[in-house]
Amino acid sequence: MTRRFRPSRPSRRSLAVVAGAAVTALALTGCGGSEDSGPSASAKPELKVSGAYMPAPLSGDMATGFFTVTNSGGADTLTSVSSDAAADVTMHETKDGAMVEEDFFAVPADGRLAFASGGNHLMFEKLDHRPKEGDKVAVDLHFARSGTVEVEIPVKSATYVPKTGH
Ligand SMILES: [Cu+2]
Repeated sequence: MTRRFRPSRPSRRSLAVVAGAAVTALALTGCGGSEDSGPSASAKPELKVSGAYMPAPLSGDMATGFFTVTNSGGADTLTSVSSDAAADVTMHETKDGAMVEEDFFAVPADGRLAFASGGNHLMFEKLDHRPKEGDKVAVDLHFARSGTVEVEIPVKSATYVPKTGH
């Protein structure tokens, strides 16, 4: 068994293990101790919904809704929206002035997803009753990774324009 006495050199296998451990340590540092040990793109999403409002519909059983999702973590996806107040809630994008229904909207890592007048919007159809200024409409935003986020959307005047800036 002379082989046993060869000068000891790390095998390819043990080198690979060492390299893997180094990558994991770097990723953990980058994620600030998140339970996900992958690269930052797979870090846990940290979502916050702000600026939600619904302009009071003047007639009919339809309304639109707006809000902004701010994400300080990894990427997520808004997959659907539902509400007890309406039989149908769909997500629309505005392309060249025309509305297009979308099945999902990406929420980028460390980024935001905006639903704003003239752009992306929620479309409520077959509303239970016509929401009036001062009402609140409870809505569930369903995200692929964060699960369901409940939002109370305040109903504003029909001509309400949110303040911009910081
Ligand atoms: Cu629409």
